Amino acid sequence: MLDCPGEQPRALTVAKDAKFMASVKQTDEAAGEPIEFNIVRTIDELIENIDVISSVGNKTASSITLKSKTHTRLSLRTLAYMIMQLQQLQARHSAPHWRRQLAQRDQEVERLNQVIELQSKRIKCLEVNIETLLTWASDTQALLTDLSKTEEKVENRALRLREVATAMQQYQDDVSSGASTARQWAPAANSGLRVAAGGNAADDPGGNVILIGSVKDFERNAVHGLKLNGIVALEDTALGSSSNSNVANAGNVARLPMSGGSARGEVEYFDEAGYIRGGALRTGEDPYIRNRFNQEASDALPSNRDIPDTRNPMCRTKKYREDLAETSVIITFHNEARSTLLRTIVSVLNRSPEHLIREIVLVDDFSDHPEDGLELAKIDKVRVIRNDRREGLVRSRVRGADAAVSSVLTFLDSHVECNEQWLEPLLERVREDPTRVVCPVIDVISMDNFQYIGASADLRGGFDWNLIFKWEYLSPTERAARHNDPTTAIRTPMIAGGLFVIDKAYFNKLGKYDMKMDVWGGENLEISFRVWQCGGSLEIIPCSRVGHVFRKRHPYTFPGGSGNVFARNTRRAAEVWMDDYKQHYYNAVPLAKNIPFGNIDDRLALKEKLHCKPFKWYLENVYPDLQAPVPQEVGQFRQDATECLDTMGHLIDGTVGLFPCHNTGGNQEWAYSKRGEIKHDDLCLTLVQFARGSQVVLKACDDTENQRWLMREGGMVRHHKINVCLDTRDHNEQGISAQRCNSALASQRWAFTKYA
Ligand SMILES: [Mn+2]
Repeated sequence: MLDCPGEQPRALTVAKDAKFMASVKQTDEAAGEPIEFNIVRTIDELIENIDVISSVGNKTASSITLKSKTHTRLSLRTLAYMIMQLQQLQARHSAPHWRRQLAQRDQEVERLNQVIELQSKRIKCLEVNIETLLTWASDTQALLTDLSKTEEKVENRALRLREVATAMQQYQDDVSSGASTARQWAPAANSGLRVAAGGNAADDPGGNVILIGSVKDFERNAVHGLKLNGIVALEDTALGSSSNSNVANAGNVARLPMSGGSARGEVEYFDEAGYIRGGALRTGEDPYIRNRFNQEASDALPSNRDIPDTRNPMCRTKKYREDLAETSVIITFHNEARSTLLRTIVSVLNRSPEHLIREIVLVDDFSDHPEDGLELAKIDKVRVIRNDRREGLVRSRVRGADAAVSSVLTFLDSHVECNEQWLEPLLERVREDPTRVVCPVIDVISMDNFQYIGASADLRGGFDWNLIFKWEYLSPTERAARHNDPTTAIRTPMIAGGLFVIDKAYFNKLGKYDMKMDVWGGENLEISFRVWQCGGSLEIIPCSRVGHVFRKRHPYTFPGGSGNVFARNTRRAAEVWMDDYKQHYYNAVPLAKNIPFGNIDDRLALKEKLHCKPFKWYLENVYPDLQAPVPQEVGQFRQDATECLDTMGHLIDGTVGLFPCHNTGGNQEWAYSKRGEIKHDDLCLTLVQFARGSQVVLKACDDTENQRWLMREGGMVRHHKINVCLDTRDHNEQGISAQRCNSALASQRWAFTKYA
C-alpha cells in the first residue's frame, strides 16, 4: 500500500473501459534523441501491453506518464495501485539497464569460459611439465647413483693406495730398523753363512734352500720358529746380535742334527731350482698358455720372496691367544705351475707359527705330471695324495679333509701367498666359536707380473639372482663402524670359497660338501647357504691376508662346456637350499632349468636332520640387502613378421643379427626387464658408444646406462638417453646397430611378442 502523504485516499470509481493516455518517452540510443508519443488504452490494456508500449521498435521507454482521458473518477487507491503496477512493470522492463546487465552477464560467462579453457590448458601444460620434471628427476637420480658408484670406486682406489702406502712405509721402517721382513727373506747367497754355522756341505749355494726332513726326527721346539731360508738368523748370530728372536732359532738350527746329517739323511735340501726347472717353459712357449697367468714371471721369483704387509697397522699390535689349536692345511691342485704351488707351500710354512701347522695335505687332482706333487712330499710336513682320476675341487677337498689329522682344517687354493700372521686371527675366531667359518682378506697377485697388491678390507661376498659370486662394498654404516676398529670380523653372506678355516668336527657335522658336485663352481654357494641356514656363520677376518693370483675370468660360456657344470652345481645348491626362492634364479638364468641336476635326496635329508632354517630366514637375517629381482617379460623381437632378433650363437662381446623366426626360443629368446634391459640369459644388449651408428653387442648385464632401451610406439626400440634406435640396415655386414631414430624406417620396426 502506497503511503501518499497530504492526500487521503478517496473512493473513486473507474469504468472498466475508461481510456487513459500514456505518454511514452523513448530515447533513441543511437541518436540520443528522446521521442515522445501518446497511446490511448484502457488501464488493463495498458498493463497488459506495457512490454510493447515500453519498447516500440527496438527502442526502450525512459518514462511513462499516465493521464485520464475521460472524466472518469478514479479512486486514489486504484490510481495509486495502477501507478504502482505500472511503475513496477516499467522498472522490470526498463530494458537498457536490464539488458545491459544480461549482456554483461553473457559476456562475463563467455569470458569465464575462456578463462576456464585457458586455465585447463595451463593445467595440461603443468601436468606435462611435471611429467618432464619427474623424468628429469629420475634421470638425475640415476646419474647420482652412477656418480656415487664412481665415487665409491675412487674411494676404494684411494683406500687401496693408502694401504699400499702404509705397507711400503712399514716395509721401509722395517728395513731401516733392521728388524725385518726384508732381511729375513735375504737371498740365499747367505747360505754360505748357514754352511759356516751349520757345518754342512753347501750343495746349492746359489738357489733357495729349504730344510727338509721328517718332523719326528726333530725336537719340535728346536725347529720352532725356524723359517725356510732362515738364514738371516744365522747371519745375525754371526754378527753377534742377540736381541732378535730369530737368534734363538739360529742357535737351535745349529743344534739340529745337521752336521751329522749323512747318517740317516734326516736333513737334506729340497732342490728348488731343480724342481722349478722340471716344469719350466720350453723356449718360445707362450708363458700364459698353460696356466693363463704369466708363468715366466712366476718362475723368476723366489719361493720365499718378500711381499708387503698389507694389514691395517692396528693388526700388527694385536695379541692372539696362546692356546690355539694346530691346523691341517689342505691344498688341492690340478696342473698348477710348479713355482706358484711351491710358493704357496713355502709361504704357509714361513709365515705361520711352526707349532700351528701340523701338516700340509696336498691333493693332486690327477694332474698330467704326478711328479709336480710327489717331489714336494720331500718338504717337511707336506703329505701328497693323488687322485687316480679327475674328481674336481669338492671331492678332492673332502678327500684331503678326511685324511687330515688336526682338529682344524684350513683350505687353500694352489696359487696363493700367505702374508704376515695370516693364520693366528683365523684360528682364534674358530677357537672361540667352532661354528664360525672364517676367511682371510684376499689380496691380489697380478697374473702378469706377480706384483702383490693389497685389497680393500671393506668388501664382503654376495651374489645376484644369477647366483654368481661377487664382491660388494659394506654399507656406509658398516664401513664407518669398521673404521673405528679395523680389526673386527666382517660377517659375509657368501664366501669366495677358495680360502677358509673351519673346525673339522663342524665340517663333518655340517655334511662336508655336496659330493655330487663336479669340477668347479657353485660349491661356495652351497656351503655358504648351508653354514648360515644350519646355525653357523661366515666371516672375513681383516687382519688375515692371503694373496691370490686372480686370472681373467673365463668368458662365461653358458650353456655348454664349463657353464653346464657350473649351472648343474648351482642348481643343486638352489634346489636344496633356496626353497621357492629358487624361482628367482630360474627367472634370471632361464636355460638353467634344462640342465639335469641329479639326485639331491641325501642333501635334503641332511637339511632335515640338521634342522636348518628356511631360505627366507637367510634373506631376512643374513642378506637383507639382496635386491628383489627386476621383473621382466620373456619373448621374441620380430621384424617383418618373419625375421627375429637372434644372438647368432654369439656370446660376450658378440654382435646380434636377424634370422628367420623359429619360435623355439634358444638364441631368439629375449627378456625385456622393467629396467629396460634386453637380455639373453645374463647378457644384455649394449650400446658400445654413445653415438649414432654405434655397434650393439652382448655384454654381461651390469645395470649401466648403455644397457637400457625403451620400446616406443610404432615399434622403435630407442636407447633411453640418446636418440638412437635398434636398426637392422647393415645386419648382414656388422650385425644390428644403433641408428638415428626414424619411425619411417622398416629396419627400425620391431614387435615384441611375449611367450605365453
Ligand atoms: Mn684360484
